[in-house]
Amino acid sequence: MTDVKLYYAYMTSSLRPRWLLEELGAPYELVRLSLADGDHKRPEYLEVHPHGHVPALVDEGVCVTESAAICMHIADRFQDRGLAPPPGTPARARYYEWIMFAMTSLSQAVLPAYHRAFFGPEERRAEAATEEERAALVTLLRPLEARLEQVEYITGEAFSAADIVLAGVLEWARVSGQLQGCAAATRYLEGMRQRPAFQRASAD
Ligand SMILES: N[C@@H](CCC(=O)N[C@@H](CS)C(=O)NCC(=O)O)C(=O)O
Repeated sequence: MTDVKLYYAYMTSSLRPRWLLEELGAPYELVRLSLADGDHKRPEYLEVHPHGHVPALVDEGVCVTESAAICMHIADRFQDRGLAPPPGTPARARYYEWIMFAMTSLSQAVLPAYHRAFFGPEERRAEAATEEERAALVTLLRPLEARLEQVEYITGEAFSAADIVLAGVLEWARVSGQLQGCAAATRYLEGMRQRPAFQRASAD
């Protein structure tokens, strides 16, 4: 990967591919967009991402959107670095499973309160998560809690792009006060947040 551009905005799902690129120490150009200034809806960016969302990755002329797809693509491009378990193995099955869980069921449960807390009207921001939302998340996270009591990384023994995708969503749950009562997920996320690459990617 020599000619890589990542379109990025602070505190968005574009954290995930930035974090992965930082883990790899891969060279890339970070193109910062300000959602507040509407950079993502300008015609030149709509040519990159027709929905005007971040992130988008342009890798040697090929544009990839969707943060989890970008992470899977990058991990495959750096196959020798071991951030995607080999296809057909039990670890790869877990990799698909938890990435899909993070991007579907978990995101659906976490996003409403997250958006309210950070992007909603000023007067609703303090509300963060309701008791019902928190309780629903505790139930949804039970299998994840059980898994994280057994393993350090979500696919098993090694850190992978699935940890980045999953921790990215758990981080939104944490900052919007939704991870209370989920001890194993909280401990796991703290471990992820301590990683130097996470800290570099999430700083600004
Ligand atoms: N599922 C997509 C979500 C993309 C997305 O909705 N990004 C948000 C930021 S997290 C965005 O660009 N919002 C701007 C808008 O909706 O106008 C992904 O993971 O990449």
